[in-house]
Amino acid sequence: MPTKSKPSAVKGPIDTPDSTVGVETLVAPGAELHQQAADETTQLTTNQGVPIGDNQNSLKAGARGPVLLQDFILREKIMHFDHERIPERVVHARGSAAHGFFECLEDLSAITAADFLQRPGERIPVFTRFSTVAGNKGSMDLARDVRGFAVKFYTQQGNFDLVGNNIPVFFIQDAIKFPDLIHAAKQDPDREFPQAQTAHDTFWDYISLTPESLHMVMWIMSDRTIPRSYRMMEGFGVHTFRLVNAAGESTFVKFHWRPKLNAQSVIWDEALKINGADPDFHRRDLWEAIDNGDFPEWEFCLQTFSQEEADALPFDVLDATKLIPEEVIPLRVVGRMVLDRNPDNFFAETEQVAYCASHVVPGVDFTNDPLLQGRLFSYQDTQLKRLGSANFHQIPINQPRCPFHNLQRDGHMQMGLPKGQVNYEPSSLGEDIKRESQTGGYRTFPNLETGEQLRIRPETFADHYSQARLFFLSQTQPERDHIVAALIFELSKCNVARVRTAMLSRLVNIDESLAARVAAGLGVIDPIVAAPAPVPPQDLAPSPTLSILAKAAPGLVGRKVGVLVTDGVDDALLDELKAAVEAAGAKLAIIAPTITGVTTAGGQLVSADFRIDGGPSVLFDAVALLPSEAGGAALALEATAVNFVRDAFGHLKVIAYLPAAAPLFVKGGLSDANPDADAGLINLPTKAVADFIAAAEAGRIWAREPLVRKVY
Ligand code: HDE
Repeated sequence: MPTKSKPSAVKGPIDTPDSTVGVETLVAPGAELHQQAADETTQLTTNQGVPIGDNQNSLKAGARGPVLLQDFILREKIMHFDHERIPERVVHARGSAAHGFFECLEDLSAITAADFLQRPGERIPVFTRFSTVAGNKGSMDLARDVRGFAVKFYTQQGNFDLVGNNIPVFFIQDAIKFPDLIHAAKQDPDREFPQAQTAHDTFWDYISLTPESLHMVMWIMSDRTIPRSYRMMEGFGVHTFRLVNAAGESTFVKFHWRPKLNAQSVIWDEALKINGADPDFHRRDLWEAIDNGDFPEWEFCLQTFSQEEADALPFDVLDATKLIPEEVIPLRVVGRMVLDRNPDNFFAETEQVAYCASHVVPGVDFTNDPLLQGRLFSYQDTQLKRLGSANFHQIPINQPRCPFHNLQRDGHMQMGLPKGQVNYEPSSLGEDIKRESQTGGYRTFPNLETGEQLRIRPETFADHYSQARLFFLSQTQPERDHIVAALIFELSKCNVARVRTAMLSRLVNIDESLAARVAAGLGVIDPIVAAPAPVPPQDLAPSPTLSILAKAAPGLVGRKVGVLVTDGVDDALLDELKAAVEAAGAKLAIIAPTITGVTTAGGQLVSADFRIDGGPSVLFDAVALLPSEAGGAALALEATAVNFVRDAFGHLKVIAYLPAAAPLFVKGGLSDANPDADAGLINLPTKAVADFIAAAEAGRIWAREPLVRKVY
């Protein structure tokens, strides 16, 4: 029952936040801040600038009386709150972004007039947003999904938005298919689940009927869709664009981003568990890295080619389901991007940033890729809906950083103050109004276009299997195993048998062994009939650059090591480990039985970063187990500590351990784990901390995988 309060005669203007007159209240620490008198610069005001004397109590007729409609302060505050959300993005709803700079490394005036690619050493600001595609705004970061990689370049000739993905190809060849693809991938319309997953009937039903998507399917079933970090993802403009120089000559281009930390991924079982342990894993990682001054960096690379080179390729460069292997046209590094500042306000910046595929600058132009052409309409239309006004370009994050002025006027939320009588052109009035630029204005490349008006797809788009096969066969063994396992996982979530068998008959055309392995994992024993393939797949030369592992360079930079400790931990060993991890460019996190920390053997109090249940090993790239004798025995009674070790082993991580950790291995069913046969088990008295670092730098222990998971 609520306590009845006495009416008060006098009520001070600034009160403790939760005070109820006449009732004894607990005053929270920090409440004294509310007692300080505010001056004109610090006082709260309404949106009209009226000072607010009481932000905790609404206006009532008597202390226990009804709230009065005339309380304009209450109404304004609640009305604003009611409107605090804008429609989330239909796709790419969940994302994180950061500010940074782009630095030109080469004078590219020979191939493009783009102002930001003329002067080596010159920097311009960028705002980059990474995202998942299918999940809603509150979904988890480690969904198996393509990642968006959208960069807004604030150039001196206007904003260039390179709205790309972390995969260089796409599901479909024509924009008219996009709503169906996304409907099939997102939650079912009747039940609104499953969230952020492609592992369901509708998605695979659509895919089984859309063979052009099979190349992309190989990518999304690969580890590319479970990145270790946004900082460790490649980025791609996907479509073929044009660069156009001052003389009006065109060169075709594909845009690539290459991360300094290399592309890296997690393991599927790990991804599932990270989603529970830290649904914000990627967000937090990006935020913390930038906050710590570990600024992520990417090389900006081009693949440039002529019309003749395009014509000589065994596919059509206007088909977004195809890529050009780097072995065929190498990447040219022409710039770099560094993200060095977190947003000040998520909503104002990350939520309101409006990328548009149609935002290009002089020197960059489109091609006839029919997927790109549809995007040129979609993004502006989306921004109008989401941000609610044709003036969305006036929101600070979207404003060009160069002067912009034209004769567009009015509209919802006009923020500027356009002056003068003349808002039209041509005009003889208004001497200072802006005029067209005869020399520097945007010029579209005058491509010759002829043809009948038809709803048709070119025959050059008809080979759906060759590059899917190229991708699969260019992967290392563990990566192929993961594609097989991912397909088994996803198709096992499909309840409709037709969907599973239809997919198998598509997979045969990619690679017979792939189809057979997936069939074995699904328990299908009937022979698989290949789906008709209008163009039989060709065997293309394998491209090792399509593999993450073939390109991986050893190192721990930007990674995290978790050390599990108890009271009595050896001071010298812990210090040595911390120093070695940091020297390798990684961070050490301490996991302990309580969050307060542990007392070392030497009597020092070491505070913890995580309590065991909040810091499972899935959050770290490598782990060390340094309990005391008594601590090791006690930890073996904690399921979370046992899982810490079992998961680290199952996720193929390098594990350094003291003999005192033996009970954890025993309890985790790992008593036969053999340091002589497993390069990732570092028995510390026999081996040194340096051995642990070297092993962790080399990455996961792939040889262990067949011991912990059935490989079909
Ligand atoms: Fe998008 N896409 N897309 N897309 N896309 C959107 O725009 C669309 C496609 C991509 O961080 C939407 O502002 C169509 C390919 C990214 O804010 C929407 C088609 C690629 C982002 C839209 C595609 C992308 C979006 C939703 C098929 C890689 C997030 C919210 C023709 C090259 C940008 C928004 C951010 C967002 C439409 C296909 C990348 C609905 C119609 C291919 C990175 O306008």
